[in-house]
Amino acid sequence: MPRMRGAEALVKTLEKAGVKYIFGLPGHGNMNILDAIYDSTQIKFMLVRHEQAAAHIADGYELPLRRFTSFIARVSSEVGVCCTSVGPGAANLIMGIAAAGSTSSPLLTISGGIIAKWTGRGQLQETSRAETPTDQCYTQVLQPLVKKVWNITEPTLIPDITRRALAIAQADRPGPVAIEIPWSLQAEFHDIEIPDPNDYAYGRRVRADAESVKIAVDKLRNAQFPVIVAGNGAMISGAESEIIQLAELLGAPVATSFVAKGIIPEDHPLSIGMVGWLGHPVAHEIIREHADCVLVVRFRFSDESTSWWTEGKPFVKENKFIQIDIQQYELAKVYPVEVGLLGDAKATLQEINTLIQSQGGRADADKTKSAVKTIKDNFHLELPPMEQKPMEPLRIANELRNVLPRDSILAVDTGMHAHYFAAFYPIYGPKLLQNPGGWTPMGWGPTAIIGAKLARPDADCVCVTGDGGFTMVCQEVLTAVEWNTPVVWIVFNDKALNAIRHGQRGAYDGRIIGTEFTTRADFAAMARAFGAEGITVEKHADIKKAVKHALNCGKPCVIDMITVSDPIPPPTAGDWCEPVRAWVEPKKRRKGKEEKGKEKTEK
Ligand SMILES: Cc1ncc(C[n+]2csc(CCOP(=O)(O)OP(=O)(O)O)c2C)c(N)n1
Ligand SMILES: [Mg+2]
Repeated sequence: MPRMRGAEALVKTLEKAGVKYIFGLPGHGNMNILDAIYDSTQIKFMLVRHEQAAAHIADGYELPLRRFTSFIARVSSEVGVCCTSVGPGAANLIMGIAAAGSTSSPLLTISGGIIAKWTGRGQLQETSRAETPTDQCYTQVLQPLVKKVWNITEPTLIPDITRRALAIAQADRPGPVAIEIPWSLQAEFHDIEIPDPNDYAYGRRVRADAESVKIAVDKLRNAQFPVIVAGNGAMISGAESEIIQLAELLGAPVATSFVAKGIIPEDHPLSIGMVGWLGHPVAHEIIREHADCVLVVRFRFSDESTSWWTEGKPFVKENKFIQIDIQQYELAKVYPVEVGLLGDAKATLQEINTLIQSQGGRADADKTKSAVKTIKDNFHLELPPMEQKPMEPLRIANELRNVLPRDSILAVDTGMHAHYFAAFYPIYGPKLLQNPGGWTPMGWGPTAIIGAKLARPDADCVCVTGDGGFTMVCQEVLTAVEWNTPVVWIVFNDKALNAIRHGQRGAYDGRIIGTEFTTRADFAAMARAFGAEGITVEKHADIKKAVKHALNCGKPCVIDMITVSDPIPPPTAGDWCEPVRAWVEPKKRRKGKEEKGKEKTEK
């Protein structure tokens, strides 16, 4: 049996699993791991400026690579891997770990731990304190955030735990896993066998039971107006072609959550846009006014996707749900379902499609298709005037869609600027939108996009972000320069945390506090100081030229967009339960708001 350090056992296992990059930042707690990576010809250590960014970059890297095309899963490079030191370095990862949970990203974090035998004595960077109830503080802090966390106590277990961690990160609903390795154990020599993680890969395309599939097919074929609603899990499962095939067989329109945008190209005749708070009026009209049978595919009915579970925005009691999910407790969690299909989305849709096909499709498919066309044709988006200055986000979104290639990847961040990229920025294919999911941490988009470019160097990778979110992670522009990953950040520079400020204007009678910046940062100059390209744009008419230059300059580029302070809200169809000064039930609140004609706001 080969003799090696614990750190070498870790790196050799990751090599066998196909890992190419480890994102992170060193400290005394992971120096042995870095030293083992030094000898690897396969794995590159990718140095960032802040550990939070390492995790978000790993998210962005992993998403375009997901390709669950085979029925037998492979434990592989599809997992994003991060490595940090002990204590503060590991703690800086927490934001990224929680975000990966929300975006269902398979993420493996490896952090150093304090010297095992002196645990609890108060070592340098030991997270536990004398008076804390446990000496395992870091792993305990992670427990609610990860699918599983290990503290290694025996170096010979490293290969086994690492391969299981990679498998668990990808199983059913993917998510983060974490391993803490005391730095003393990283340096211990043992006889260690490295198994091939792929020998332990297992089939995971679970198909819903045949009886339930048959009932679902009967209901879909006999529906007056069937509609399909897809969530992120449908994308994770790689079910895009099955969804389109089913839509065409049934003549059923397809709506999505924000995260699942692009699972059907949004210019497909049966695409009706996203649902919920920032939903498209067409999707809402069809679901509210016409849909009887609604097939939801790994769609979790979150507050954002249902306007706080409000009747008519878009779902109504006339909608009878058939729900596919890989997790039993998601079935009928919020709304009653007529048929619950427990299984993988792609595999279960294949069963449904085969059965529908063998029964000759749905008789009224063409009738529904033409009804969808009429409703879509009746919707017209009114854009703010081209000559308006400072610029309006809705017009910017429209200009960007016109200039960015169909297959470019767009990452959105959190904030008011992102609202314009929900319903009114069409995405034309799966995995072309990167979205921070329901946890919405500011700074996710600008970092995730660097990972996307690393995974897809051939694609144009663009992030839209706010001045607030960008400044939380803007040091990573340096990282993109150093890695030679030429991404484009489009910063909506409105001198405000506008999503919140806008809420203060509406629901707090204009009592603005803590949401306005006194300085308008010059992000173009900042970018140039970091070795990137920087452009300032003040007129809508200059957007296309600036974006073309940014995409072709061969360097990372920041476009500083000077935007209006009080932008026209996008004409979305949903609602969000804004935190007003006194708690009012959403229903009453909405009525009051409609009477007053107030605008909606964000968290
Ligand atoms: C890390 C983090 N802190 C706070 C929030 C709450 N929050 C949501 S949107 C927002 C404002 C974002 O400002 P900016 O990035 O400038 O975008 P804008 O709304 O101005 O377009 C804030 C503070 C958050 N989502 N994430
Ligand atoms: Mg802002």
